[in-house]
Amino acid sequence: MTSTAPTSSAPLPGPELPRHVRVLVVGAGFGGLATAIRLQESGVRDFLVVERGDDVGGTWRDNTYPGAACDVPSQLYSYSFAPNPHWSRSFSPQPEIQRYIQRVAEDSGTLDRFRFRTNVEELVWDEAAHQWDVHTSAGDLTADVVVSAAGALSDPKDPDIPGFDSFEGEVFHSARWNHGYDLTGKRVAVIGTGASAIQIVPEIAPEVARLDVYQRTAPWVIPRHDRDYTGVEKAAFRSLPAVQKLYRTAIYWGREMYVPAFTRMPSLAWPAKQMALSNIRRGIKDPELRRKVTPDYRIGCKRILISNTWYPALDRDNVELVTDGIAELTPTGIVTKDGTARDVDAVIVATGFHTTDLPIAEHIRGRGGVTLSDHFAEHGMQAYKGTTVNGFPNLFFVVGPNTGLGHSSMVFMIESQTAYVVDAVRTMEECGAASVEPRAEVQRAFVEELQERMQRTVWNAGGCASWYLDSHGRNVTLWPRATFTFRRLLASFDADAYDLVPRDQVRVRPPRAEELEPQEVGA
Ligand code: N01
Repeated sequence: MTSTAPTSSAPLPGPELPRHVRVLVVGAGFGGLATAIRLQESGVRDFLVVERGDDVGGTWRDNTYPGAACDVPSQLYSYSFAPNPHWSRSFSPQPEIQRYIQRVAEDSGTLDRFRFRTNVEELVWDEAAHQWDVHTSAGDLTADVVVSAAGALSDPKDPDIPGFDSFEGEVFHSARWNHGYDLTGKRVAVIGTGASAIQIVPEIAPEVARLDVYQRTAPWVIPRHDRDYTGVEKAAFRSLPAVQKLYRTAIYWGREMYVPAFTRMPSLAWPAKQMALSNIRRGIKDPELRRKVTPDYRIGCKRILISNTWYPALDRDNVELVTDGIAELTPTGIVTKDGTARDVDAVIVATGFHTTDLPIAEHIRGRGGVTLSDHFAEHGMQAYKGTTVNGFPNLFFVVGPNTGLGHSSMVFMIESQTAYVVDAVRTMEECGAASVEPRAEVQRAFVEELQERMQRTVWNAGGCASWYLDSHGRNVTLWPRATFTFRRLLASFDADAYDLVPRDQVRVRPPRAEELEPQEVGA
């Protein structure tokens, strides 16, 4: 097992948790921070953000592997309300993105309502009081509304390989990089050839003695048009915000033009396929290696990766691309299905994340005590507008089911969802609603229409397996339409799609003994 906890779970010293909050936000990545900022702006002061790690940043705090950088230009992969004129290059490296999130958090004036190293252990819907009982590693509280911004790429997934735990050398997941382990001169194996691996391999290949890269399925990789911003551009971003806005808008619409190629007309991706094939020819001389890295499924079916250095790294003398399939790990290395044993000092697991089972779902109990994971097991991972789930009142997801993107910025989706959540909280206040819950038939119709669209997409029909699909082949992760359509659908809270319970119909629960002050219990 490689570690799944991002940091120590011991609570940081700080103010105690309040007994009750109006809104509890889980997670302090891009989603949780945006929710906090938008709540504050809308006048909701009574909120708390709990985060199991010890800093903001979420996936950008955790993924510190060599070469970590974003595939979406930061002019777009940033908050619309917090432009950053200081980006150094078009595709920002991880440390720059993490510093950006930290700075936005500091400038927002919301950090006093964040509690770090506070792990949510259980969320239980109290049907009488119409609120959530929240159990955390730092204590218990209640909340009227819970916003889960726990992320889709937050829990690393170890590969299910026989003997995985028997390996006696160094082993760690790409999202839990062991910076204390020096790879220089070591024999190293990397398992996986996804977005993380293709950034790691070119960085570490020159340092290590030998590198075995275990590929199960070849990815499509197109060139990365990355460059430093010039002094003139940076000066313009600093002094003329409209210029930066123009860049952002141009990148947004440029990316949005790819949507039909993914969702309706895969033939439109022909130029991307030609770019990827010439990337292979440019990067690799050996015909056999070229054959091994050429995918046999439609481009776009899995996430399209971008790199200029991946193929040249595979072509190095000290790197071997192993495609025979892993049979087992032994105490000293990896044995492939053809019987070849390759001993190594370290194994780097770049096998992705739990994306189709949403790990926090196990810890959420809705109406009737049903866990969200059992609910998803029965109905598939699904939500109304990717945000709310029938049976789980007053629970909102930011980056929920079917809100992921293969082509553009998740921050755009996050901002769409936070606007919806904040409007829901405002509407509840205005209508005097104690709880809101999407009606089952409305959710069903939404999901059926979405899944119907999904059938035509390259993700479902492109002839590959991917982390977008659950074990039944349903795409439960991606949004199959334009992002501006998502923005429009979530522009305001559609109360008519929900069952609202008025506050005056709610029985007030008497306080429990442990919630009373000592004098109130006669001590
Ligand atoms: O994970 P992945 P990731 N034996 O799931 C292989 C975002 N991201 O961490 O394709 C052998 O994509 C698996 O093989 P296969 C981005 O959204 C963004 O790389 O399933 N191999 C695959 O090759 C991305 O999509 C950025 O056959 C096994 C790899 O492991 C998401 O994070 C950077 C295996 C997993 O690839 C996840 O990316 C990094 C096994 N048992 C990440 N199990 C940027 O923006 C799995 N694999 C740049």
